[in-house]
Amino acid sequence: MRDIEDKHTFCRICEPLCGMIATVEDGRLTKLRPDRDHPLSAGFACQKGIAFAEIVDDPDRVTAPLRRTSDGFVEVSWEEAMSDIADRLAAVHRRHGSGAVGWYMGNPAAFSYSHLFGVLAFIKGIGRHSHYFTASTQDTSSRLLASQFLYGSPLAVPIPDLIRTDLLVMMGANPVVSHGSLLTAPRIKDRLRDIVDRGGRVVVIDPRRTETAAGFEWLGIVPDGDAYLLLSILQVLFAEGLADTARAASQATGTEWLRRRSAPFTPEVTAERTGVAPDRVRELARALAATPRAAVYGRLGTSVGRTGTLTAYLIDAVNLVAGNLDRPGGSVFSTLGVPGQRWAMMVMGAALRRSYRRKRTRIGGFRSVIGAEPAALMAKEMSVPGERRIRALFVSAGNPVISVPNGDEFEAAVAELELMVGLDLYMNETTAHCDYILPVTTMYERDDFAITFQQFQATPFRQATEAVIPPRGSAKEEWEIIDDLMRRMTTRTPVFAAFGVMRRLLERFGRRFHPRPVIDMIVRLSDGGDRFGLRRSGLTFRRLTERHPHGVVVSPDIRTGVLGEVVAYPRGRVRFEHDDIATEIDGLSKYAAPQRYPLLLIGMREPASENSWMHNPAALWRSGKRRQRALVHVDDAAELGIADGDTVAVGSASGRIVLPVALTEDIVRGVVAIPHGYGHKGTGGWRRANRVGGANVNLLMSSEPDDLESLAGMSRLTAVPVRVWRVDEPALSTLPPDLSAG
Ligand SMILES: Nc1nc2c(c(=O)[nH]1)N[C@H]1C(S)=C(S)[C@@H](COP(=O)(O)OP(=O)(O)OC[C@H]3O[C@@H](n4cnc5c(=O)[nH]c(N)nc54)[C@H](O)[C@@H]3O)O[C@H]1N2
Ligand SMILES: Nc1nc2c(c(=O)[nH]1)N[C@H]1C(S)=C(S)[C@@H](COP(=O)(O)OP(=O)(O)OC[C@H]3O[C@@H](n4cnc5c(=O)[nH]c(N)nc54)[C@H](O)[C@@H]3O)O[C@H]1N2
Ligand code: SF4
Ligand SMILES: [Mo]
Repeated sequence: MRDIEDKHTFCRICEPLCGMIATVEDGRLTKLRPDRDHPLSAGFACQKGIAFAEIVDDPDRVTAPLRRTSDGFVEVSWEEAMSDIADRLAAVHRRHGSGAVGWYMGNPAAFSYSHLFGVLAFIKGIGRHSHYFTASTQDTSSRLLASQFLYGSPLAVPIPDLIRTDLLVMMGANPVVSHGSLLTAPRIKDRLRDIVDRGGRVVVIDPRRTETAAGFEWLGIVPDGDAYLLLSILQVLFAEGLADTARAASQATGTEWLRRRSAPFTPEVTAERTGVAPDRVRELARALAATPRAAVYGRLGTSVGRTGTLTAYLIDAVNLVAGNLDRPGGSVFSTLGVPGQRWAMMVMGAALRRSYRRKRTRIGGFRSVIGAEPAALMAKEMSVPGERRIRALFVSAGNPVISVPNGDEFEAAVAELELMVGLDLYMNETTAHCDYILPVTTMYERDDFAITFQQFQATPFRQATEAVIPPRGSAKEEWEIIDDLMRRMTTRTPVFAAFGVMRRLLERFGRRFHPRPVIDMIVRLSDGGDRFGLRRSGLTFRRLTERHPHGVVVSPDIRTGVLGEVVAYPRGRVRFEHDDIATEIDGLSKYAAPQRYPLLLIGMREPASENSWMHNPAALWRSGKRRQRALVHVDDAAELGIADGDTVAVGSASGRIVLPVALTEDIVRGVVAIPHGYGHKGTGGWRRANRVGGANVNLLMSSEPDDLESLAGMSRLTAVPVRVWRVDEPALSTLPPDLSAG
C-alpha cells in the first residue's frame, strides 16, 4: 500500500510566502498545489512555486558531497569532505588569519532562518577580519542605509500600508511579476486592484510600462531620474505650503535643512533629468499631500542606481513631509510587537552605526552596511595581494558568476584560491569552480519560519512549517554543515571555542545546539505569542505547526503610532541632516552622462525565472515561446537600423553581450531592458539551463570601486550607459526546439 499524504506548508522562493499543499507519497514530494485555506494567499501560487516539485527530484540536483579532481567531480563521503575542508581551512587560518576567509551568502538564504544563523555564527566566530558578502549589495543595502541615516538603524524599514492606502506611488518596483520585495503581500495584484476598487489610485513610476504599470497609471521616467523627481516633489510640498510642518516638527529634526536643500530643484529644473513634465510633478505632490491615506514605495529599480541611498532617503522624506509616515494607509512600520523592542532597536542600531563608521573594506574603502561588504568587490578581495586577501571562500545559495557585475573577473579570481566550498542544490556556474560542493536540503526538507520577512508583512501574519519530506540523498541543512565545520575547527585551531562550550553545555542538558529555540522565543514574545505562559493560547513555534497549518493572521492591520519604538536615535526622532546626504545632493547637479554610450540599460524580471536558478524545470518552458531578449523602443530601433528579432550587440564601458532584440512602444525613449540571470555557458550541472544559455547581462556592469554607489557600495544594475548595434553573429540565447521535451 502506498502512503499518500497532503501536508500544509508554504513556498519560500519569493517574498509573499504563498501557502502550499505538498502531496507526499512514500516520503517523496510528488506534487505542489496552492493552499485554498491560507488566509492571505487563498489558493494562489505562481508557476515557479508549483514547478518547485521538479527541483526537489531534479536528476541534476547535487545529492552527495562532490570533490573536484583533475577528471571532474567525484562523489565522496561527508566524513571525507568535511575533514579535508576543516584541515585546509584551519591551515589557511593559521597561515593568514581570519582575514583570508570569506563567505558569500546568496538570496535563497534569506528564506531559511537556520541557514542565516549558521552563516552569521560562522562569520562572527572565525574572527573579526573575515569577509562577509551577501546579495544585499545587489538589492537592498542602499535602502537599509537610508534607514540607518533617518531612523538610526538599518532594521527600521517602512512599507506602504497596502491594505488601507488610497494612493500608492510605486517607484522602481514591478510586483505583478516580482510578487513584491521588502513587502510581503500574497496576491499583491489583487491588493493593488482593491485600492482602485475603493476609489483610490496606483501610480507606477518606471522607465518601462511594466506588467504592473499596464494595469494602473504609468508615469514614465528616465532611469536614475528618481532622486531629481523626489527633490522636486519636496520643493513643491514646501513652496506651496503643502508640507505637514506640525507633524514633521514632532517626528523629525532637520526639516528646515531639507527644505533648503530641495529648494533649487523645481520641477522645471529637473524635467530634463526625469523626462516628467512639471505639471505632473505638481499634481503628484498635491495628491500626496491632499490624500489622507497615501504612500510612496520604492524598490529594486530605485535602489540599484547611481544614488540608491539618496533615493531611498528621499522616498521616506516625501512620505514624512507630506504627513504620511507612521499613519494608517501611509508608509508604516510593521513591527513584531516584542516587549522592549525600542531598547533592542537602540542597542542594535548603535552597534550597526558604529560598525558603519569604523569598518572599511580593504578595496575601495567602503563602509559596511548591516555588516556586509560590497559583493561587486569580491573578485578584487581575492586577487589583490596584501593583508586580508581572501584565500578560502564559501558560497552558499548564490551564483555570483552570473548575479554580480563582471563574472569573468570573479572566475579568474577564484582560480587562485586555496579552498573554495559551495553549499547548493546544484552545480551552478559558480559552485562549478569549488573544491567541494556540499548538497543541501530544499525548503521542503527543512523546518522554517520566515524571520527576515516578518517586518515587511502588509498584514501581520505568522506561519511556521516542519520539513514535509526527508532530505534527498545525503543532503543536509546548511546549519548542520556549518555546525559540523565549526566543531571540527575547534579541534584544529583556537577559533569557535565559545561555540564548543555552548554546544557542550546544551548537550549536558540534553538539548541540541540549534537556532530553533531562538525563533521559538521570537514567536512567543511577538504579537500573538504566548509570552511564555502569560497568554495561554498564544503562539509558539510548535503551536504554529500543529494547530495553525495555514498560518494565522495576528492582526487585521499594521499598528501605527510606533515611530518612537522603531527610531533608534536617543530622542526617538527621525534625523534629516547628514553630510553624506548633502554630498549626494550636490553631486546631482554636477553629474554628466558619458557621450559614447547614449542609451540607458535597465533590468526586467520574468514571471517564470528567479534570478539565475530556475531555468532547469521543464514546466517553466512548456509554452515554448520564452526567450531572453533586449527590449528597445521602436523609434530608437528605427534610428539604429534594427528590426524586431534582429541580433544585436549591447556594449558598455565594461563589456559586450549579444542577444536578440524585441521592439516595443512600452518603454521610455533611449532605454534598453534586458533580463538578468542568464548566461549559462555549459559549466554548470543543470543541463536544461545550459541549453537555455542566454547572455550574462552583468558582464555589462562594472565591478570597479569608483563605479559603485558611493555610500552603500551597491552594484549599479540600472541606468547603465550602453550602445546597441546590429550584428551578424549568432545570438547566445537561442533555445533549442526540443527544450520543452525535457
Ligand atoms: N519572477 C521573479 N520574481 C522575483 C525575482 C525574479 O528573479 N523573478 N527576484 C526576486 C528578488 S531577489 C527581488 S530583490 C525582487 C525585486 O522585485 P522588485 O523590487 O519589484 O524589482 P523588479 O521586478 O526588478 O522591478 C524593478 C523595476 O524598476 C524599474 N526601474 C529600473 N530602473 C529604474 C529607475 O531608475 N527608476 C525607476 N523608477 N524605475 C526603474 C524596472 O523597469 C523594473 O520594472 O523580486 C523577487 N521576485
Ligand atoms: N543585472 C542584474 N543583476 C542582478 C539583479 C538584477 O536585477 N539585475 N538582481 C540581483 C538580486 S535582487 C539578487 S537577490 C541577486 C541574486 O543573486 P544570488 O543570490 O547570487 O544568485 P541566485 O541566482 O539567486 O542563485 C541562488 C543559488 O542558490 C541555490 N539555492 C536555492 N535554494 C537554496 C537553498 O535552500 N540552499 C542553498 N544552499 N542553495 C539554494 C540555487 O540553486 C542557486 O544556485 O542577483 C542580483 N543580480
Ligand atoms: S509567488 Fe510563486 S514563487 Fe513566490 S512565494 Fe508565491 S508561489 Fe512561491
Ligand atoms: Mo534580490
